[in-house]
Amino acid sequence: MTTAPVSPKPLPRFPRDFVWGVSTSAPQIEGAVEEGGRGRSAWDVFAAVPGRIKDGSDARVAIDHYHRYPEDVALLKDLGVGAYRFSVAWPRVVPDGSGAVNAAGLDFYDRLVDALLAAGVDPVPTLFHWDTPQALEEGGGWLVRETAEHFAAYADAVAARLGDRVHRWITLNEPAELTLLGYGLGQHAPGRQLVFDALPAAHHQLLGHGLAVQALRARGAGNIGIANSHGPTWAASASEADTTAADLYDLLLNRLFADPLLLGRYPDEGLAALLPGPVADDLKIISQPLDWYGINYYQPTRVGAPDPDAAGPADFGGILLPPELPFAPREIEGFPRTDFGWPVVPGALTELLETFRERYGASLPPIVITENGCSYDGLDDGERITFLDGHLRALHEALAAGLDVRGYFVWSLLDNFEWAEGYARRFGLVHVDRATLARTPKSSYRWLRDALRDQARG
Ligand code: IFM
Repeated sequence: MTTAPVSPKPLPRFPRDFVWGVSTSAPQIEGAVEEGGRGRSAWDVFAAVPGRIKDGSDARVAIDHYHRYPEDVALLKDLGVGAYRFSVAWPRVVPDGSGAVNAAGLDFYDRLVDALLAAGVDPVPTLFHWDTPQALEEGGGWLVRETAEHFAAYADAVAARLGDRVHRWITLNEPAELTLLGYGLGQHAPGRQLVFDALPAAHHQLLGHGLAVQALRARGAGNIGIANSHGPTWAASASEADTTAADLYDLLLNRLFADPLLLGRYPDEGLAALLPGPVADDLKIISQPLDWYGINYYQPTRVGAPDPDAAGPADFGGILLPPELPFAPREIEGFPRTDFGWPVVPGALTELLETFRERYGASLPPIVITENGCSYDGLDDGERITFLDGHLRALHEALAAGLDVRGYFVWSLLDNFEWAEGYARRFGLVHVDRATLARTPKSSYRWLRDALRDQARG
């Protein structure tokens, strides 16, 4: 493994109160799926079907964070981050998704939160990172409205137990991906292939977010956000066919999830008419003010009109997009790529933030980058350092241009279960040995630790 050149210059100075963190999620790291009274999740069931996970693995053990969390918290402390974004597993807390709360499940997060606070790290739980309880999935999952209501009851249970020590909350992670990959294309749990009939899953997740915000506020929470994935969409050419395709893709990835939250309306009336109602009333719940808006940024997308002669699905960084869709991904040339094949374009992060300012103006709350990272192999991961260095400089440019960005979380602390890819894609600052599960900090971990010490020196 060669080490890519890294800028010798220290990072520019970020504001003193800027939040530095790293992110993980329960289904990708915890394991222990049959311990402590946890119920089954849609991902447990999906990953058990042969052929669903590319390397034939599953997340029953994952990286055993459930048992090794003290070691992982020690890594956070040594790294020097101020905050840790993790997710709470809904099936651990409410095994059937609705009904009885499992106190033993909450005990685990109780221990984790206490360990984080003792290490001087602010806990930032995400309430839902795709692990829908299987009992709810069998009743329709996010395609049905009741799931949103059950989600709010679960949010209340978590806030009742942790709200005395947790002061920053995230409702959902990336509802766009669950809608598209889980319900639209069937490449993630629950493996449904409904294409555009998956849209109710988007609406019900957004409704679940709004109801959960109400539940958290009723418990006194005052610092709530959501983590949505966004990226600039570039039309493959100026032709009408390509710009129409790119606009539709942008609408589905970006505006379908940001407009209802920030503007209280869907970006397209025809699309809103396809959603289960009462949509107008739901939008009032969905668009309650947020304390901040979380953006997960990885890459821009270049999109064109579908190719009528395409022989099969187009591979878009591991996702297979069928040729029947009204848009098709196109190669982005001239930029390095991660091991996942994703183009590395730090400037697109600045562009994305500028687009948010243009689109949402005064309706845009402060932004937090809730995920940004890359998949590369090896302990001497100079490419990851170059990636992070480049994106942090791009973020600093956005701050200098007056954008109100309050924090940045690296995805991810540890190598983990990368969904349908299994363990082949390594996003961690810390290497995890697949056989022994031993944790070894990579070069990027030491780089970030030094950078954070430098920032702290003011
Ligand atoms: O691993 C995922 C995470 O669960 C959600 N955001 C993107 C990451 C990398 O694919």
